[in-house]
Amino acid sequence: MIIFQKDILNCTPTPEELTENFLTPQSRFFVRSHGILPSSFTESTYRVSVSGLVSSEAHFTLEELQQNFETVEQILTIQCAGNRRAELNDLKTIPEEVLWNNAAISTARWTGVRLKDILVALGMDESAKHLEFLGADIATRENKETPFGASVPIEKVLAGDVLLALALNGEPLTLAHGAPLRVVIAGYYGARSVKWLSHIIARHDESPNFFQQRSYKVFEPTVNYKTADWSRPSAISVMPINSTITYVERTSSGEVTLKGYAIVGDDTIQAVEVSFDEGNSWHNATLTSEVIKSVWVFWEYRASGITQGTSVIVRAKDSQNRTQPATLEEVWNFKGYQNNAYHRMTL
Ligand SMILES: Nc1nc2c(c(=O)[nH]1)N[C@H]1C(S)=C(S)[C@@H](COP(=O)(O)O)O[C@H]1N2
Ligand SMILES: [Mo]
Repeated sequence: MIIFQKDILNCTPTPEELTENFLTPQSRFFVRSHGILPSSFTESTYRVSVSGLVSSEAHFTLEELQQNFETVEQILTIQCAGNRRAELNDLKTIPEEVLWNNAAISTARWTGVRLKDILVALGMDESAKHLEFLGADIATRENKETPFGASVPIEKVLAGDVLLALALNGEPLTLAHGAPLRVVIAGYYGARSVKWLSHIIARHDESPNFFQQRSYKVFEPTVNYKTADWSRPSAISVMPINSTITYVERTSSGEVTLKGYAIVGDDTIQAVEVSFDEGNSWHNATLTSEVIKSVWVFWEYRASGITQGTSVIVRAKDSQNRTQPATLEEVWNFKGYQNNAYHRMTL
């Protein structure tokens, strides 16, 4: 793994390794953390509490969750909102953030229970509009200690898109990935998929947690730390369409093989296109994996007669014909989130 930070563990596989497996092995699944990893939990005494605007509050052991609710399996991709931040930083410095490459994204088959089923069983107040999640880890922000937290709108939960996961690719979660229980949300950026889940709270409003209110918001390119009005932008949620190159091979005779992934949170990828002439002409890449909503798709393109030093650009399209912004300039923001500009590489 490439270690971006060690004391507070942040790491990715190499981009080449990332797209070797459609389902990322847990040992290669990127890790994003904001605090020191909590010490491991004793599974028999671990409990997650459900409180707030519910008819009856409850605490569940892992065994109770598995016994009382249907076990579901779902393939889902987790992408960090800071994925591809390094490219933005190359354009204009982004201080004090992890300068992720394009491998802060991974996909797994998750096993768990649906949060919807739990809330239906407990009975929810009609005035509940958001579900807040708190993790057991502590981060330090603006000189204060805060647990990592987030929230999602109730509609997302009722759609069955929020999973409480116990296993990844059939293995129990490792501590780095949130053992023994974490949230996984279909189609949203990773920041809402709270690890080491300790509390679920049904609320009228969004989570007041630092990571929901004072982080993970996208400002215009002209805004900076000093001028940011955090109450203005909405919290990052659905992943916009994105695609990148993870593998490049060029033989001395000019045969080129390109590979990568594409993803969109609320749709499916229809096409991935590459250009060798600054976007004047585009060529369809081959989609080499299953196409599943909210899950990455792999693509590959082979060409010949490509000279060294050629600049290659990739972009994706979804079923609504949406595509990516063309330039880094238009997506740059001082926190370096949500970079989904056309990905460019020089061969
Ligand atoms: N408790 C807790 N949950 C968390 C985080 C965290 O720091 N603490 N990081 C979030 C972010 S920003 C991302 S991108 C994903 C990453 O999940 P992974 O480390 O399993 O890849 O976890 C999310 N859940
Ligand atoms: Mo993230």
